[in-house]
Amino acid sequence: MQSEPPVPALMARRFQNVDDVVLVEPFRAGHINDSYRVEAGTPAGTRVFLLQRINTAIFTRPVELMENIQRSTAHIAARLRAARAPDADRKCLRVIPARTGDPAYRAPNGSWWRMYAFIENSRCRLAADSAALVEFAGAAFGEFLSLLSDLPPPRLHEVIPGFHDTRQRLAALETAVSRNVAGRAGAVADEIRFLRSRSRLAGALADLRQRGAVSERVAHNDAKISNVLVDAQTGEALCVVDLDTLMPGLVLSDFGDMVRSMTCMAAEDEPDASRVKLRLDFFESLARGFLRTTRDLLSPAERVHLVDGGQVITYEQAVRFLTDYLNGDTYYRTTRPDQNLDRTRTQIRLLEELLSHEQELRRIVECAH
Ligand code: GN1
Ligand code: MG
Repeated sequence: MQSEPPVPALMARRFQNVDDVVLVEPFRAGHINDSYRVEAGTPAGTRVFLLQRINTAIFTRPVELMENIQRSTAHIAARLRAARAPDADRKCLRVIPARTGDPAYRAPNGSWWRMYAFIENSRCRLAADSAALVEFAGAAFGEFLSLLSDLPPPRLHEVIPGFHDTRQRLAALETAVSRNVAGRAGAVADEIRFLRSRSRLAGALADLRQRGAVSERVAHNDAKISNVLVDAQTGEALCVVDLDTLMPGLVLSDFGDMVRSMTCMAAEDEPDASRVKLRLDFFESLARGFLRTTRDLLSPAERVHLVDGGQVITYEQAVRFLTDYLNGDTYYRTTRPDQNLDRTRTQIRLLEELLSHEQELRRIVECAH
């Protein structure tokens, strides 16, 4: 394997207390930013960090992004301390400031870097593999939202405006279909037809919001299974990570991402979509875990519409993956051909399952406590 250029090691030294860098290795995390695990000497001894180069093609306002993260993590850490939560250091990301004192570092070539303390002895799962994991993860996201529910003003920055505007996402798909830059539209006619036939879903959450049935809160906006670290020994959820899309949003979108990523065992990019099977037992565990930690948070209307969140976000994600496939894979990182098509198909298959089992899912939420 080709070795990494030394740039990340140089960047790590731009952060407070990093004296010398012992080891830098690429770290697999997410589809967007580049991540590295760094071991470095500090005045307190060798420490491990997660260094990330922020993808500024997508996150065009890194200063605002980091201000959101800085304020939110400080708030969560203070609340955990006040509650004397055990193991509090491993339950919230901690931003390491740059030597300048800023929460991120802008390199002379214009690239943006940030660093977190690495959460040791933790793992992330790319797919749900047990009802117990799903319950832990649902509870962890619920607790995360609860801890942020009293974040003092000002309102967080909208890091990516219209991020969960599903109608706008569908419009972007239509543009991609008509431009057809990668020449793939003919081959995905079935997928396009399916998503058009379900276009009602694109307005569902926006309508609820417009009617005043649900309102804005601080939301994670990428509440998928791989964004919860679990303890390597106990398998219990430890820490919610990937705070890049933390901004005003809907709790229904977050629960929707949990449904999307935790109610079937197949990976998001499983090439055989027939392996995508809705696990009602996983959904029940998810609802139980999430409702346990959001009892005081959710309004009756939010609770009633949790199942809608699952449908809409799964739909939106299918639309986004297919758009990227049609655009020639320019947004999501891919490691093999047709990965975005496989991703599209798993989401479509799961959506079909969520729609055909809608009544059972609603009953599970009604009965969960
Ligand atoms: C992207 O980079 P990552 O894996 O955290 C995306 C999410 C999608 C997700 C699908 C900024 O997140 O919206 O739901 O992929 N993030 C952005 O796995 O677009
Ligand atoms: Mg993300």
